[in-house]
Amino acid sequence: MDTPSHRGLFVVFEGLDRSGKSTQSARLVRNLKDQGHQVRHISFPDRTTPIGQMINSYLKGQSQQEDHVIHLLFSANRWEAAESISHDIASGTTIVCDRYYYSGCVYSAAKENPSLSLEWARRPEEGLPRPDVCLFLDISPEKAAERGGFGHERYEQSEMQKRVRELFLRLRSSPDENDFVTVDAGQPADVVEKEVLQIVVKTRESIDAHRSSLRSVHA
Ligand code: Z5A
Ligand code: MG
Repeated sequence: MDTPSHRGLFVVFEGLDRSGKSTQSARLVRNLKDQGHQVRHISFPDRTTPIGQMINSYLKGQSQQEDHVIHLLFSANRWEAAESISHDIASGTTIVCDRYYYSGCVYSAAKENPSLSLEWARRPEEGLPRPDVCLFLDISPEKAAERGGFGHERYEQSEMQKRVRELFLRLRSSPDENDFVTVDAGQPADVVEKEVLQIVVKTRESIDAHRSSLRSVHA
């Protein structure tokens, strides 16, 4: 009998502000740990590094950055974690990641700077570790705004959120981003949690099945 793959999964949560990414990524970490998996929970921006501190200051409105510059800082903040993500996955740890390069692309492109298109924004992200699945927590900007804590940081304005959602939908339809799975994030948190776990279990099964079929071809 084939043994399952021992590499970890790379699971990313994406979505509008207040779509529930932090809530659901924490619940997924707990559920996977309860099942006996080794799991690391990360989030971007990682505000703990020197680059992350520059991003934090920008998001809080305490400093200004030119649009391309802040875009590249967000990207650099992912690149500084890239090697440790790849290493952990290869050694069997599942990474659950709260926002990744998809946020990087859509928030920058939503500024409508004529020289910062979605395509331009995607380029510095090329070559980063590729997620096995990107769970897109889909919610309307109106419903998200009803949730707690909205309105404190730079991008938390309704026009911006509408453009961000349109761009997420555009990115999702791109053949290059075929790892997107959409979850209705307007449902109660417990329902979203169950759907998320089912999707992650299915992703693990399809990776193991693919590995088994490759093995039988080469056996
Ligand atoms: N940004 C960027 O521009 N470029 C990049 O490359 C990256 C990010 C990576 C900060 O991100 C900003 O950085 C962000 C994008 C930009 N823009 N803004 N503004 P962040 O991830 O640090 O943002 P945050 O402060 O953590 O907020 P958030 O991530 O937007 O929220 P969330 O994690 O999606 O939601 P939550 O904290 O889990 O839940 C929000 C509230 O809703 C809370 O009170 C929950 O109890 C409640 N909640 C959650 N789920 C539900 C359900 N199902 N029903 C009802 N209520 C719920
Ligand atoms: Mg969050």
